[in-house]
Amino acid sequence: MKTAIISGISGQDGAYLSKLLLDKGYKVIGAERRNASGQNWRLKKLNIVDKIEMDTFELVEFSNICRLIRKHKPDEFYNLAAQSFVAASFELPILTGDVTGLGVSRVLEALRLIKPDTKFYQASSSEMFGKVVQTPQNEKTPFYPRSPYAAAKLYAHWLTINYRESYDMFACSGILFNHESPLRGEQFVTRKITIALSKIKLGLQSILELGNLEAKRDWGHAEDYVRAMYLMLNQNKPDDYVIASGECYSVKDFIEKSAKVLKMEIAWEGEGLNMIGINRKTNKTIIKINPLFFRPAEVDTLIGDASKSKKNLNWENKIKFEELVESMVLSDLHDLKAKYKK
Ligand code: NDP
Ligand code: GDR
Repeated sequence: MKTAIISGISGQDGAYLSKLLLDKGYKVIGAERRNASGQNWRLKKLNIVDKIEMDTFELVEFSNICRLIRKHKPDEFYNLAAQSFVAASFELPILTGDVTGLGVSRVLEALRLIKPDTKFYQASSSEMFGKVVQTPQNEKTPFYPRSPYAAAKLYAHWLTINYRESYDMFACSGILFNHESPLRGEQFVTRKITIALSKIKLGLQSILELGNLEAKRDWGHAEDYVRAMYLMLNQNKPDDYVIASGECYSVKDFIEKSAKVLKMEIAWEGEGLNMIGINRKTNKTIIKINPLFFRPAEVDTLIGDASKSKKNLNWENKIKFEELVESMVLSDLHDLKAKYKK
């Protein structure tokens, strides 16, 4: 039985990856930072909370990471923990650098000193391409980070490569493009939209306020993407891979698709900060722009080329955009109806 430590176990990817590894017969150690709530709602939703051995883990505390590795002697370590919200990284640039960047040095160094044959996965990000210099982006595309988050991830990405080259460690970096699901955090734009539109449909909310509706992303489903993490650590050689759907949609497209699932239609009026979205059926304004949700520097368009992953990992993106949006909207609608007895 292989033992895998998953840091960031309480997050979206931590939940789906745990499920996948448990199904494959792994012993899963869930590395979570100490918090008062201890709720782990995602693990409960997937019905796996009792199958995971939880232990404490804090990316800014080297001694804690060493203790964890010494205790569990993992075969694989998936580092999914991070301050992962790009917008927050402008407010918390130093903390983001410490957690999302330097935190990865702490894990790699602890593994090198205590159990260097552990296979290591680093959760890198398409945000590292930022102000893109080439479209679509692949493993050879130069980087241009546009936020403290992206700069921290880039440091961690190069450090992962450096430990592989310097110490011959099995360290992989997965450059994953945006991936969503019904378990996505509520502050990310997709889930913010699917919750708000479902609430508007049920009469529980009147307005959804957003920032840049023209931003375009390559959106996939987290369930497909965690499979790629497992595949990377189960090859003969460590390497870095782009994981993406190869399709690109705007925030506005995401809103329109979500509305369609709810049998709503949106008419857009005005431009820029004055743009509004009107519910055609009720003639009420339901979407407004709020400058608060704009970022000091934006990533306009991302689209990935995952051909290396398809070829080497035999990885396939199975869940397409429409199915992704539908699954998120229907899940939120169902949960809200149950909560508010609608
Ligand atoms: P989430 O935001 O859902 O989860 C982040 C996890 O990191 C949470 O479990 C959080 O714990 C934990 N964490 C935060 N700070 C610390 C800390 N100081 N010490 C220990 N743990 C900490 O992220 P996702 O599941 O969406 O993403 C997983 C990883 O993949 C992240 O590193 C993210 O940056 C990266 N990524 C995500 C993409 C996506 O589209 N989802 C795309 C590319 C990369 P807590 O619950 O206590 O806050
Ligand atoms: P992103 O995801 O920054 O791509 O990072 P997010 O969903 O936060 O933003 C996507 C795009 O939508 C625009 N946007 C808004 N975003 C949020 N959160 N809230 C709004 O109200 C809003 N209005 C418009 C943003 O400006 C942006 O252009 C995610 C995270 O999971 C990272 O950890 C990961 O590395 C990348 O995806 C790939």
